[in-house]
Amino acid sequence: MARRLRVLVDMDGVLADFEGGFLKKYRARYPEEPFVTLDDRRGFWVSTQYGRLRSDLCEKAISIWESKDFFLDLEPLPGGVEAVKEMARMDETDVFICTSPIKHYKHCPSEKYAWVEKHLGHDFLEQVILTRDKTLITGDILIDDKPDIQGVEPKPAWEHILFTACHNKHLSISPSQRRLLSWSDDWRAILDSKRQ
Ligand code: DGP
Repeated sequence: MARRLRVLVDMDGVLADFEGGFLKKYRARYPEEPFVTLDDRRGFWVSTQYGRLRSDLCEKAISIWESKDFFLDLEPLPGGVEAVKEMARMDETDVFICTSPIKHYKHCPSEKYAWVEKHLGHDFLEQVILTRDKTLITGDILIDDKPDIQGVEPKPAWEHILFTACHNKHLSISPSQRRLLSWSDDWRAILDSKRQ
């Protein structure tokens, strides 16, 4: 019998529009301060790029995602919720949302659950994995916009599919690494390529 396929899907930058939500709230809260357009974003860490713009902007950036309702208010990225729902309905397929909460835990972890309940439904809460170390989680693929996913396990079970985001679109990746350009890209073919 064929083994079930296990798909891990990241949340921020893959299902939820972290970058767009950040920029909107940053500009509303700090209208006089310089900002980085989404087109000019480089590197995974938003605070690092803002800190390079001007050192005090690093803390201002952090203040945005540490605020109440930041994670809950994130808009879904186009097609992501629909794709995950479709995956969950596929035969022989298990899908989990695998996301790293920020260490300022007052709002983020509970709002991540609330976001999943709001957009994917109460039953989907069963599929949520919050971890700061994704290398410990087993799966066939991990769809994630972070270019370097590291942790204590040097050989994670999953193949990392790099989800294209404003901060990683200019990166050249090794020929063996695969990208998913958006949820309009052929994610079904990527899943099928891992089925036995
Ligand atoms: P994940 O996408 O699951 O790897 O989680 C990473 C989280 O970190 C996500 O909520 C986005 C957030 N993030 C983006 N830039 C920064 C940053 O500069 N500092 C911190 N602490 N978190 C950031």
